[in-house]
Amino acid sequence: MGGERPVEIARRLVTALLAQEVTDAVLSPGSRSGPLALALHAADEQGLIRLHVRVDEREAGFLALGLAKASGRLTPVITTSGTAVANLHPAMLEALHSRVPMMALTADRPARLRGTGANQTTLQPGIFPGVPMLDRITGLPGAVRDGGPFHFNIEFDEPLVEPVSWDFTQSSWSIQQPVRGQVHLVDLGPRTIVVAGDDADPSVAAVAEQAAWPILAEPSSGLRGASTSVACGRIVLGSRLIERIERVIVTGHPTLSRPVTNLLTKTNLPIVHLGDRSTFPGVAGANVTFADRIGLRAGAPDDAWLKSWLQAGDRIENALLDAEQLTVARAVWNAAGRGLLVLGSSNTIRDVDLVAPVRMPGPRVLANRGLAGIDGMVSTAIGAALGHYGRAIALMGDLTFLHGSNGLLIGPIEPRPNLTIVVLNDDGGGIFHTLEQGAPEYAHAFERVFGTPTRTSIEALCAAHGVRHRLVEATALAGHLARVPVGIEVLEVRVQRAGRRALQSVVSGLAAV
Ligand SMILES: Cc1ncc(C[n+]2csc(CCOP(=O)(O)OP(=O)(O)O)c2C)c(N)n1
Ligand SMILES: [Mg+2]
Repeated sequence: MGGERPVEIARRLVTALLAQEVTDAVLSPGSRSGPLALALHAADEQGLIRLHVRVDEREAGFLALGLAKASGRLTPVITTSGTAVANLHPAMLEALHSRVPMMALTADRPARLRGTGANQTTLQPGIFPGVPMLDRITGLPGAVRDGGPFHFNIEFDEPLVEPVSWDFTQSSWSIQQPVRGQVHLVDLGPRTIVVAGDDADPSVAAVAEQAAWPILAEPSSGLRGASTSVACGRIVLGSRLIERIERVIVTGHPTLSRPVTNLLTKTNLPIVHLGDRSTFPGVAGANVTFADRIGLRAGAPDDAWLKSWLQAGDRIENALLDAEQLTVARAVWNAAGRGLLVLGSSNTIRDVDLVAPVRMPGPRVLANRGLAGIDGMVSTAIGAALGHYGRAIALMGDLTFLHGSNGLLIGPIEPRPNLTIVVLNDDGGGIFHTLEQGAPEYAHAFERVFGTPTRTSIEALCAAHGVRHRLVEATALAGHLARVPVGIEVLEVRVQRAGRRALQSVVSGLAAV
């Protein structure tokens, strides 16, 4: 690109993005990225791309992540040089660990200025370790085909902007063929369970049905509705059934429960992981086989094996029907219908895991399980809702909401989805009550270093951003959720953290019965 004028680089780049079926781009303002801003604005005016402008790059990154997750399309996020780039790091890490197709497109000063005191100049190439770098525009189709995120750092010399005319209407899309891997054939014989984590392979549902394999499907696996899916799967795993397992098939990225993680660290059990070492949830021993897809050899399915798992799960599901702490999760799941449900980390996704019905159609569930951060959830949810179009609900804890509340910093003419954000406000980190640090021995230090109450007014915060807010009782939530908002709406439900540890022990106890 040496010597090429910035506006011409921007023209080639936007043309190349359109050829990759890019439909949305996120932009944060700056001077160095000016040529890209004007080119994308023109493409937006010409109806070829939807541009989303965000002042805060950290939120811009998560917005792109949400858009890319929901649409499955490459989503670029464009920043100026300097600390602006570093603010993309959390979203890029999440994208790396959950293989989301997003592109950090970062404007840079010419390389000759690095190592000098030139304004807003730092070492941008390689700033996201582990994320592949693209070094030329023609490499774009290859990077998209590889999947996952990548970083394109472009040096722009002056003149940054010039009054050129942009016409992208001649750009054409090239349809990408999905890459299908090798099928790994297995015998039906051993008593097998399927562990389906985040973003699991949907084709496993049919294989499991044919083989009568129970599936322990996390909410964001996409396999909850499969005909062999076990209710409260992670709790059933705490029962004696675990001792009878002879083989495990793992698909997606399971992260929600320690019993599952412990199962996958066993070295005396054959495990087939549909993925590679980088997606296996732990250190893979010699007992782990890696495969792209799974298929069956001949054999007779063991219906009794499946039945014992399904019955155990149904019994636990029934026992939890009256659990008051789960009212919010239940209302949210029901209201989401066949729409989109975005779940924050911490208790909310685990609550949904306990109440979400199995073996019937449900919403499409998205969650940031690559690194399970509580950051960026508001923007992730907004991006996912923008990429999904239909009914969209997000559920998250108060700290998760507050951590990412700058996601509500949206200009008045930017596209907004119709999205209900339900905040389960227990004033602090409720999950820690259920972990080791919630034990009575640490009670004196708990509130300050784990509980971390904030007393922040979510209502005032929403008001500052001009976002509708309503404080609702848990029991009245279902009624409020029946109404689809125009734009973004926050429903805050206040609950107590106190009962969390007790609920946890009730739930674990159910497996033993
Ligand atoms: C970015 C980030 N920082 C810290 C954590 C550790 N962490 C996990 S859950 C949690 C508390 C979450 O609180 P809240 O969102 O209110 O949910 P609750 O546990 O109360 O349901 C924290 C701090 C994390 N996962 N991600
Ligand atoms: Mg909380």
